[in-house]
Amino acid sequence: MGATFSRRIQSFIESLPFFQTLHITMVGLDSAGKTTALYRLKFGQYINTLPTIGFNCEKVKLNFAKARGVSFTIWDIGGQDKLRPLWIPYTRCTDGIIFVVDSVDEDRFEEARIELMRTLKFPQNNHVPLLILANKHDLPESKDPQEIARTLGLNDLNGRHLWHIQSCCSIIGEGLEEGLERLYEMIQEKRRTAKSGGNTKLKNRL
Ligand SMILES: Nc1nc2c(ncn2[C@@H]2O[C@H](COP(=O)(O)OP(=O)(O)O)[C@@H](O)[C@H]2O)c(=O)[nH]1
Ligand SMILES: [Mg+2]
Repeated sequence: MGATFSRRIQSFIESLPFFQTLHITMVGLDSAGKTTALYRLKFGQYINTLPTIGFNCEKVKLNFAKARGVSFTIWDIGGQDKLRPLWIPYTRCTDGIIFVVDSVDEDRFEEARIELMRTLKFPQNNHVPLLILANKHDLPESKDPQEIARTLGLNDLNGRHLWHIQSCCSIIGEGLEEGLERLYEMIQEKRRTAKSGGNTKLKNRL
């Protein structure tokens, strides 16, 4: 009785945003804006980047709406084709995946789709919530997020992954915290669904 009670208290405390650290892997093609997004979230300002050889990792604490107080450890993995085999070990057992797309680079949407689907197919990524950041939305030629969602085949993921597409500009940070908040909500929802034994019935309500 006492042990059950203290387990409940512990699980209640762990469910409070302030005590949560979520492990997030951020992937996407090279030059999509991953490192710019990571540094913007971490330092609150634009930082000029060099192509990532390997990975960057930062802990980011959100002070935003429902995710206020939640910490995210974000792994930003290099996107050049020779580095993409690293995505699989880094996405293993992660709480959520962020996939960054350059909303202007229409010629590479198909390449982005193939890499995204390859990553999600890995059995350990089953049901992992997915945030797509449709980046570079400040540029006039950027495509609409719904069009990007269609091109990436996100509707085919319904029932297997909770996903959300968020348009953003990593240079000024617009949309980044909103995106992370939605990812946090999806992770919470996935945990609730898993607890109730309905892991295969994830419903994309977002
Ligand atoms: N216009 C615009 N440029 C961006 C944005 N985000 C990143 N960039 C630029 O895109 C280039 C690649 O960014 P980087 O973060 O290194 O991409 P990564 O390879 O995905 O890490 C850099 O020149 C950035 O300044 C954005 O939201 N808008
Ligand atoms: Mg980078």
